[in-house]
Amino acid sequence: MIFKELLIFVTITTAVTCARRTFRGDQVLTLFPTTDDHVTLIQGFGDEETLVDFWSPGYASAVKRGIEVDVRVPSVHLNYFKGLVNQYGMEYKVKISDVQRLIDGQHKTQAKALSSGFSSIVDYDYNVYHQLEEINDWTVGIANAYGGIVRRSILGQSTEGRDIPMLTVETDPSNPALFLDCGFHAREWISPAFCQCFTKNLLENYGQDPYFTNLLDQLTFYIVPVVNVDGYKYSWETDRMWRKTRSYYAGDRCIGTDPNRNCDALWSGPGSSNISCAATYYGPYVESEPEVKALANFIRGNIGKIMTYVTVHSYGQMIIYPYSYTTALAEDDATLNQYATKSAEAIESVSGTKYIYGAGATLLYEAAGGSDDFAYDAGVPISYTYELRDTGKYGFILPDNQIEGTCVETTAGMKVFADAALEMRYNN
Ligand code: 0X9
Ligand code: ZN
Repeated sequence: MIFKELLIFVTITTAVTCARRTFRGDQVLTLFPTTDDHVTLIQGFGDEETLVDFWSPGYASAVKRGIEVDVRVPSVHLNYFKGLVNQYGMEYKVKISDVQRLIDGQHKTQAKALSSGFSSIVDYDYNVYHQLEEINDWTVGIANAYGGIVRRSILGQSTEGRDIPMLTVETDPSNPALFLDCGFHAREWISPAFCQCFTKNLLENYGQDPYFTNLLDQLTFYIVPVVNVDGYKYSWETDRMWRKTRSYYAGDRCIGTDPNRNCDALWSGPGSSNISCAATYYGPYVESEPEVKALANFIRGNIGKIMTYVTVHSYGQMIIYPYSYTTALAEDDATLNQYATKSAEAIESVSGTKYIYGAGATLLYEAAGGSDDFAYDAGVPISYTYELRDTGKYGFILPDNQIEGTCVETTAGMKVFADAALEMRYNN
């Protein structure tokens, strides 16, 4: 009864807040559900972020016995929440004791990066998180600096009318390609940071390092640093914890569709929600999100050329391959597993960072409408989702001093997928 009233209260208060959201005193707790009652309790919190925000796994119904569950609990509900958890005899530990303090720490280095700006592309600081406008300027700067092999184009426009820039790194138009995208989910800031620094690694090494020179001579890269441009901007300016797009559909209660539930891959199936307020809302119809539509159209238009698709998320240190919309194995399960194994090994050999890997529905959870499954079913033979660092110590608020390490190890992992693209070319 009290629980129900609290939910109503929270729903109303969250609906009327609008200025920059703060997370003062919010904690991220790791819960250890060991009984069915524990699972029922956690799942009862629902997917609407009324009482808790699911960080890992990404939504309530994916919670099972024996897994660790990371949730952000707003400060106002902490006592109530912990009391409930204690009452059920469930173990928990505090992972982040004040979410806002972590965010503030990040803003200090960001302010420094912004005030210094960058006058030339050689000054660009890859070791801080950048705002959307800076990333846009960076795409222009990169295309100018490496005009011979880089082309900047616009993949499409977002709901709010922003351009979605894409970089094509190509030495020969007849080459096969690897498509890499970042920034599907707004709050996963390490993702766009990785796409930028990976691009830099490719370009700076071309003509210098024999591996990259040989690679770029044979393989085209399509790189989209931020797919969900509206959401990313919103996560900087208004709500650091924003995940979804910024679209609104008449009759819905909330703004935002999960772009990784909106793709044509058993759309509206398991692990996705028809409730607009849910973190995993699949949207009013398949590819309703212009960002998703633009990406899907590009992939469909380049089947036969794109040999590998990689989409970069955080967090969890995982390499996920199809399928997530079903527990059935993909036809190329053995091949997908083999490259994932090699990619994880490459990452670990560079930095010791451990990645786990597997088909999405078994490794993580069932979740329909994802871009990895879409690309695979559309005819891209190799398709992966990276969940970058970490495993929850900082979660989505990964400090910027980890960007470089993440970039170095993930670049090593990406080499395996690039090699895979070339091997596919010979097989197809
Ligand atoms: O749930 C997701 O969309 C991804 N995890 S995240 O925490 N970054 O939100 C995992 C995506 C795995 N692939 C599919 N579900 N298709
Ligand atoms: Zn994500």
